[in-house]
Amino acid sequence: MKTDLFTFGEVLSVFISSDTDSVMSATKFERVTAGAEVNVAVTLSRLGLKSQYFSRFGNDQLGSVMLADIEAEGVDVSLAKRVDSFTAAMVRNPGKTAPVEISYLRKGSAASTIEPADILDTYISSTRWLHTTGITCAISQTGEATVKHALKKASDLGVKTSLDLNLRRKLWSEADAKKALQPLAENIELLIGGEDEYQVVFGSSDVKKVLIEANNRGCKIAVMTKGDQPMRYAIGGEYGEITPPKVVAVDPVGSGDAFTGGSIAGLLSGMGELDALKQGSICGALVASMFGDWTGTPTGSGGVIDQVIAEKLGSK
Ligand code: KDG
Repeated sequence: MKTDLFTFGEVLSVFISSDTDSVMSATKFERVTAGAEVNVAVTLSRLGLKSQYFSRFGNDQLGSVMLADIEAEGVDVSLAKRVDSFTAAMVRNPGKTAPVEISYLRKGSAASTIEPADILDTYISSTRWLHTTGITCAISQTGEATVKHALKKASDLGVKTSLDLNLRRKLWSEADAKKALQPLAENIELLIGGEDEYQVVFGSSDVKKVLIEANNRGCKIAVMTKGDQPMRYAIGGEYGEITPPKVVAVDPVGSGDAFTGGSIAGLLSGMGELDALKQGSICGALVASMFGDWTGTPTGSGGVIDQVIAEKLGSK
């Protein structure tokens, strides 16, 4: 089967406190399935493309329900492995009145045992795009080796790639992140990160300079996102900014992944780079306007967002 996107990583059951805005005082929690890479896979699927997601899941109830959730979104999870460990979780508050605070239950999880041999060459040769993130590098050394292996294989096979730096300071130090991610942030079609993430990996807070440097390192489209603020990009040495559509943001978690997914889908549909990034910014804004990592993800076909949704946001 030819896929539009292949991605892998760790997916989490996210328990969001629902009766108070603090995990400490809450007695009720809502569970949703989320994870940086799977969020991107779901975005492409909602936009009418074929995405395939790989992970190792535990032989437990959370593993089963999360696989079902992802499958229900039309993402192919047939390659997933079930292993003798637990499936990871995250606990957080909704962030309505207090800043979002998260706790992970993931060290030693099923997904952290992921290894290069899990990613067969055929998974990459049969896709149009490989997406990876820094989170998989942070969860374990074998996770980092797997990302490295997959990106190298994609480069050998001429498959386009994206890397979201996605620094998770609760998982590793900035020094370790820089050591692992700097060599990976090369020859990538679409490199994404926040201002602080580029600063850690590229060692400078000069926005224009780091984005152009990313281009010089072979990252064709380098994007620096900043929530609802204008995103900065450099494409082939040309710097520019895009202002995302205005929405009432209730939950920004997952909006960066929707941006990434919307941009990749646009590029795969044949859009020009700027139109693809604009589509990404619509997807990101819509996800920020609802609770959950993919609740607000828009629908579309052939990788293009439904016209009426884009028009509602005044973006077309
Ligand atoms: O990008 C959103 C993700 O950060 C969230 O869903 C959880 O993948 C996650 C992580 O590892 O923090």
